[in-house]
Amino acid sequence: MKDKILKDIKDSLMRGDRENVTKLTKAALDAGVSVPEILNNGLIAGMEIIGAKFKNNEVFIPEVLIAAKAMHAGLALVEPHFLKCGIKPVGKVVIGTVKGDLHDIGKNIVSMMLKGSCFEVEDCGIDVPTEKFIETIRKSNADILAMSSLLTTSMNSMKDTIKALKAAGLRDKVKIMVGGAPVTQEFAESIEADCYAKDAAVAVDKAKELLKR
Ligand code: B1M
Repeated sequence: MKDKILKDIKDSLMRGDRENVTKLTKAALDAGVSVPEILNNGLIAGMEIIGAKFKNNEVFIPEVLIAAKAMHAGLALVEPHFLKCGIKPVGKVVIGTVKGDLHDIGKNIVSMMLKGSCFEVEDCGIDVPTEKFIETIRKSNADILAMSSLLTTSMNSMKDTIKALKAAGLRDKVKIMVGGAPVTQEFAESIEADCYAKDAAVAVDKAKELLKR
């Protein structure tokens, strides 16, 4: 039953069937399927297949967009299940997808899991210019700046933001975490970020570590 419902979520997401993704995600939650299972074996699994098909020119931008909308519908339903902290935040994170980049699914999952681990999260959204990150860091009392990039062409926006933070005298005020599919540990070191996280679960662990540094 559990495997069937997860497979149906995955298949519906691949078809971009938002209504079915919504119905099935609700059904899975009602049946007690765990949120990580719904995420990893249903929603993310479907999006990974779409990604592979997109790479092989088997599906195109419209299909990917429709699948992304179905993904957002599923994520909206699982998000409240992460938000059960109710205690004082352990730290504050400013998060965003860097300039030139519109991908937000991974960033939203990272944000959701950080909130679920009692971080306060201020989300700057997508295609975030350096100036907006700087202004937000200046106004907030953030401990961590978390930048996401899904494109090799937008990765350098992370470097630009770190340079601009230095120029604004703010670099020492925040720890910087970077992530997203094309980002690597080597890249993070080369741009002098404080850490790289390969996925949302690791991002939470690394954010906790950064607070101790
Ligand atoms: Co785009 N796209 N896309 N796309 N798209 C990719 C990323 C691509 C790899 C597809 C491919 O060719 N195989 C490719 C990038 C190639 C490259 O640069 N290396 C690509 C391209 C080329 C493009 C366009 C240029 C296509 C075009 O127009 N010709 C265009 C660019 C638009 C722009 O941004 N300026 C484009 C557009 C789009 C859509 C709008 C249609 C849509 C985005 C919708 C949306 O996000 N709202 C889209 C999608 C959905 C994808 C794929 C299929 C899926 C991405 C995704 O959501 N994955 C993607 C293929 C792929 O990744 N295999 C692809 C699921 C998500 C859960 O994973 O985002 O990796 P991910 O997040 C993970 C980790 O990376 C990590 O944790 C997350 C969860 O565990 N993580 C972090 C992410 N951010 C983090 C931050 C952290 C820590 C961890 O700390 C700060």
